[in-house]
Amino acid sequence: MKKYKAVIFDLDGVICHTDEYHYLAWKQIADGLGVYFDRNINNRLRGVSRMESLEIILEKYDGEVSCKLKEKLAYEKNETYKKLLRNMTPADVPVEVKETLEKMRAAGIKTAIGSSSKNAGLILQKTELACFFDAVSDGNCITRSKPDPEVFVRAAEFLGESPSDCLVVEDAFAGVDAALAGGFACAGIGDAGAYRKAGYRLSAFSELLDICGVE
Ligand code: B16
Ligand code: MG
Repeated sequence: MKKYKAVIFDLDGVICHTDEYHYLAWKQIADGLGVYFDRNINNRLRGVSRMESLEIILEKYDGEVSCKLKEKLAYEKNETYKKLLRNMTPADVPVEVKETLEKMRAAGIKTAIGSSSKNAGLILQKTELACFFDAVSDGNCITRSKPDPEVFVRAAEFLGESPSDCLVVEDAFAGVDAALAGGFACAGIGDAGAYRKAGYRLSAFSELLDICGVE
């Protein structure tokens, strides 16, 4: 019997890498406000919702920002981000990722996306990856973002599986914490590949095949 019936993948930082686009879009907002922002601060935005990301950026802002202005800034960031996403193509997904997904699915393991992003649908469309997943749980399905487990719990529900039968794959510390809080096993990759709480720490995406017992 397979160790896991399903694998739930975070999107940004696991399946594809839109972090640079997030960085460029937030940098434009930060520069407009005269707030210091760099790639280290950008790393703290991994897996965090859009509004929570803005709050992190505003930690360095000296003054009050009204709710209305926050909404406007988040909107403007997203418009810039969506323009940058137009550059994405299927070539932005590593061959190793596609091959691993194909082998897992051929072995009967269900696959889903569990992403904080409200743009997950657009990214899956641009990269032509939608057909690789049985379900998509994203920022549009949830009221609480990672480290709350809601996005993964919804993904498991969509798949008809219980959390204990699912493995979550995450690049963000907040995402690993979310998976564990929901009763999921978790594999960390990228930044989270060094996170001690991750049950499996990956140095390559294809290591998932061994973990899941796929030939
Ligand atoms: P959006 P993930 C997350 O995606 C990103 O890591 C995070 O940086 C971003 O703020 C969040 O999505 C929300 O994205 O503004 O597109 O709704 O890693 O959970 O796939
Ligand atoms: Mg991520």
